Amino acid sequence: MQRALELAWRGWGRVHPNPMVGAVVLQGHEPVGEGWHAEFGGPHAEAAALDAAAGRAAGGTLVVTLEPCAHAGKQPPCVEAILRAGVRRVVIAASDPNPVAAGGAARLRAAGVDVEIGVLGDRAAAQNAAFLHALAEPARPFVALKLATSIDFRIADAAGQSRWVSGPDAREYVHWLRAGFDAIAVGLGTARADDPRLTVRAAPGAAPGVASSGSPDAGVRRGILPRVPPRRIVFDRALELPLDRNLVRTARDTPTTIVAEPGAPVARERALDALGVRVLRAANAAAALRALRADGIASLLVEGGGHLAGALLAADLVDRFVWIQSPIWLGAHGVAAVHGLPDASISHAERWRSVERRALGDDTLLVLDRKPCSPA
Ligand code: AOF
Ligand code: ZN
Repeated sequence: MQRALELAWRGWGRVHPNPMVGAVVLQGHEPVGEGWHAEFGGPHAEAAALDAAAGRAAGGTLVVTLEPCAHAGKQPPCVEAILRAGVRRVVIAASDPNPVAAGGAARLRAAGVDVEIGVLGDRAAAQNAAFLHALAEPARPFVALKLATSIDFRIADAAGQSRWVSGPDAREYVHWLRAGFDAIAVGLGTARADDPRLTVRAAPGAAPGVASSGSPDAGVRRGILPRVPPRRIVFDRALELPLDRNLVRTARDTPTTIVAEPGAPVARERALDALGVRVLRAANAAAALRALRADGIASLLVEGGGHLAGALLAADLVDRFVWIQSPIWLGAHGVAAVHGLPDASISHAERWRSVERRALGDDTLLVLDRKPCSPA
């Protein structure tokens, strides 16, 4: 299953909003075929692995990270392919809560196949957190907050300089991370001060990371380009973003949306519109996320700054925190990574769950989820 989860990551950036899925066919303990879901709408992982096994699956075991589908969608039902191949045992990490595709395990059991569900289920659920979120909470996107901070949780020094808190390996990781989201968001302060592009650029030359139980190592991450480039979002209440910023200037190449308050100046909206920037209006953070979801954004990566991070955290709207911690101190006047969080007592504060910890060069990656992702 560990191998199947690794294979599944190869679909990152290519298959969402569908799930990443990996599969291995075994004869006894020997792998005879591997497969993964490589492209949205393309062959499912199970079909790819059975193809690779080329007739050697009969009497064997199929290990797969998601319950095989029982429906005919863009692809034929995997349960039929599994039965045709004569597989005797199917080991599944997570059930498929998608009502359209679900029921595969029951169908296999009814046909006499031995089915086991839940092997590394937490890991599979964390891997497909955005897919599971879309089914469980369809009103707003899956929200991941990514911050690269100093040891003392600053995102910039006292002069406001933020380039670069983290090292090259961490920056390469962030480009890979962006590829798997529908949109990347920042607040006005960050858009104005850092003038980011928020595009996916494969940074060459990153050293291979250490072996990890979560996301893939640098060698596997390298060269992944998203099927659809993520849209760029700026949270800018009063439409104050200067028109000469990268996010405005390049809006015709990579779409940019600005989320503003209902009362933001209409003339300003017209000026932005003329440059190809879309404006959405929402009264608060929760309404903004609903508007983005209605506009087709099912997963959102928020990259700061501190005010946007604080507002989303305070409203309980962050599902995952991707923290890159760099080994420098920036001091009391550095820019705080998170602003205005309400106080919480040690006895009552929610504890987040670690889904991944690893080294990225000299930096440390910690991925934390607010709630356990439910495998079904
Ligand atoms: C995938 N890839 O490897 C598996 C999936 O429209 P379709 O035919 O591609 O079906 C998509 C659904 O099939 C998906 O939402 C999930 O419930 C199930 N399994 N999907 O895209 C795969 N095994
Ligand atoms: Zn399928």
